[in-house]
Amino acid sequence: MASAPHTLASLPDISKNVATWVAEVAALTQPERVHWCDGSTAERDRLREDLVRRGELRPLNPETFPRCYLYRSDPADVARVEHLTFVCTQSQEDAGPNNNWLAPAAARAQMRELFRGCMRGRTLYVVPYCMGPLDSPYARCGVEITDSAYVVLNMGMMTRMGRAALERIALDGSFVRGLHSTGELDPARRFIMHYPEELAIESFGSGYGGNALLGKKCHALRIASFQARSEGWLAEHMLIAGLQNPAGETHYVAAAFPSSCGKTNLAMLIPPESLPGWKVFTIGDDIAWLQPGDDGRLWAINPEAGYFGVVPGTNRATNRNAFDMISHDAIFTNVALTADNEPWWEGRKKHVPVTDWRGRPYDAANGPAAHPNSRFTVAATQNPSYSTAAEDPHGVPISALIFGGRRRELAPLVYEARSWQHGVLVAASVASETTAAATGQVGVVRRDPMAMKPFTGYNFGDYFAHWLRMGQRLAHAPRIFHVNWFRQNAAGQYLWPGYGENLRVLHWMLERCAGRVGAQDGAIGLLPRPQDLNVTGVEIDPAVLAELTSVPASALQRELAEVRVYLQGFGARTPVALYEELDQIGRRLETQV
Ligand code: GTP
Ligand code: SPV
Ligand code: MN
Repeated sequence: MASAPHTLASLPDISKNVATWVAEVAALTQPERVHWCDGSTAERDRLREDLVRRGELRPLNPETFPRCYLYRSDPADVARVEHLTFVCTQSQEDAGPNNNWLAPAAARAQMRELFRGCMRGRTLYVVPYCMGPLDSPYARCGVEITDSAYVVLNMGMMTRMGRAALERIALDGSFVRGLHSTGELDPARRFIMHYPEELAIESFGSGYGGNALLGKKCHALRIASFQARSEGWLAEHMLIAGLQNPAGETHYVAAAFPSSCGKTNLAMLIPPESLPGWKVFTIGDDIAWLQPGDDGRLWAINPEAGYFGVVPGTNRATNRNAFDMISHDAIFTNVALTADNEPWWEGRKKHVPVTDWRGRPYDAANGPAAHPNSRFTVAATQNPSYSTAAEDPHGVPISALIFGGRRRELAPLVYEARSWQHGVLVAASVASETTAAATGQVGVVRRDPMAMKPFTGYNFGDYFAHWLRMGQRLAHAPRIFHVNWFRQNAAGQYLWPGYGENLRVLHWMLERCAGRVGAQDGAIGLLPRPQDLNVTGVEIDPAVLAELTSVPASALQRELAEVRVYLQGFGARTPVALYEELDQIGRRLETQV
């Protein structure tokens, strides 16, 4: 996918484009001053000091958590707001039933009134950023205008931000325009608008994560997925990890799980001692941009440069690397504090909380000490398992694509799709219990195709068709698997130990890719037989393992019926191939029972 040749001569023009837009926005929002971010450490230090002076950022214990800070967001602004997030395409059909929709002109008019004068007395920051390695043909740039210094600090860790990005924008000749203001943080005046046809985003009224760090979900998923469809690639909610087996061979996998369902943990997996010789390398923990290569394989880059990860549950036992990674140079958002001014969260073994995430004296009656969606921000290079392959401009070749969700019942530990087409149905059928990563009820099972329900910037019917087409273009398509680490028994205990032990499941997948291990042909797909999984060194009852690797036929029948109704919701845009796959599973189920 060669890009057009560029010359530096075009640099002043495009910089003028950015400057013209900044001037227009400044005229509307009326900031006291305008600051163009260069991405330097001096700039970062100054922003931090300003925020500390204003009491918005609190330095944590310098001995145990050097250069770490606590940020408390507004208590009513702690997660993504899906009901206030819109995809504004000219035609409502193009946004699809999977998105909230407004006509672009109506959305623009509504946002204009919110933005009018909203930066009076504040600084307007111009944040040029690049998603992906600066020298990658697959990287894409944007400029976020924001009035939040916290957003600037986060974008500085999460993206390649500053002067170099502006230079890349000059070469590219285009950029995504993201306008953000925290406004008054009034939930009634909060909207996150996307205009994929104009490569633009407008976000007002939230300072939190995916609502405000516009490079992440807004650009790298919603806008990028829209672009990827017309340009022939994929923008996905996926981690990317390298797995090196004891023979020294490395294979890369990409895995899509819904928010707060284990991507960061899998991307940073620590092999258990009973699986000696394995190594896991992290390329990315949340987003993958996937391109078909000239060799017929699928190649992936991580567009991000840092992690905005879930804090609760992180400890030395579940993931030592994750704990070490966040014990220096990190921003913590909405965690609790100990008496020693250390950050504290549910799942942290040491110490006790004295102050909760809202800054109140800790009282168990008020709920968890840290907010369930409390987050850390760190640069990816702090990760002990970080791989420099994440800097490779062409990315890494993907051997397996993995989909999964958080399901108490039904979904087995792992199964393999029979073909790419079957795999697309498997991915389109993903369902998962909702989590604290978005506002609303937690623990409700909902359909979340490809873990992209909140993030696809166009009609899911068209998206499924795009996935099918991508498979046809790949002579060596990755195999497709489905996993579930979250199956529970009647007492609500997890049946599978998870975390590092998940490598056993990944091992089976890689052996499948190499044609070295068997499977049983079940109606749902190809399941490991008990002898196919390496469980030496892990305590698991054979009956539990048998349960984990099987699917009750009646439950599967109900699930298939639900999936059919769900797919019908996208009308004529749903590819018929998906119904053919459903029919085939139905027939297999009948002959099997
Ligand atoms: P986002 O950043 O929201 O996209 O989340 P994520 O998909 O990266 O999820 P993450 O790895 O942060 O995990 C979310 C929660 O699930 C944490 O509380 C983890 O401790 C927990 N978790 C992760 N992996 C496993 C697992 O294998 N088993 C169990 N039982 N819990 C897990
Ligand atoms: C998610 O919710 O999937 C996240 C956190 O990764 S946020 O950046 O808020 O989208
Ligand atoms: Mn995510």
